[in-house]
Amino acid sequence: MKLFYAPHTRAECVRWLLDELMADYDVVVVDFENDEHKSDFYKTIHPLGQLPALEDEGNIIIERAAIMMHLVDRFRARNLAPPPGGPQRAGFYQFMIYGVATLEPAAVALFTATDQQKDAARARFDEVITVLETSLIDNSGRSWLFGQQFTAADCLIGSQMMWFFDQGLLEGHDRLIRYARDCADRPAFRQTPSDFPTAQQ
Ligand SMILES: N[C@@H](CCC(=O)N[C@@H](CS)C(=O)NCC(=O)O)C(=O)O
Repeated sequence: MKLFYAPHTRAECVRWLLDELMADYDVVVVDFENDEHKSDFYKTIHPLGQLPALEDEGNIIIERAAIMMHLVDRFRARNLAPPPGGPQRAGFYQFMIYGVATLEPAAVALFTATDQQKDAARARFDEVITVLETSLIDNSGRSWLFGQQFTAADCLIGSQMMWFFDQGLLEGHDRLIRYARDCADRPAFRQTPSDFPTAQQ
């Protein structure tokens, strides 16, 4: 199994999940700063030249939510998703898709808003993020999206919360700031890859 990765990109949450799963995997660092993700070589891996991508038994998977949902099934014994077929599994899919399809576009619209668009973008972001915050608050005392069970949805949404916190988007959302800190304290998150080979090697 091979993860195509660059630090501080959307590949980080997949790297984190692989470490939570204690998976045996290789990392290929793609030099994002020098546009290596747009190289002919890398476009044979990801036709859009984006990170992350995962190679698993010769198959390439793109889109991090899809990669992560695949990984929890691939390493089922590690229990990083609620059991298939049940209501919590449906909630797990819901958070994975909400994260990439609803929350992230609202955040990107806010980062990129012109002065004129700013108020509307902020209102939309707050509306969307309240769904997540309410869900964490409604279950007081619980640490993760699914109570005491840490799941891959926490790797995805937790990474987004750390990103949004760094961008100053979480002001006033205390529960989400606490959640982002709890995620950042996970030993598997703090594990930083240092000796990975680069794509040219
Ligand atoms: N929907 C994709 C988005 C991937 C993505 O946009 N990755 C960024 C890095 S954080 C990237 O590769 N950007 C370069 C580009 O879009 O050309 C996913 O979630 O995997």
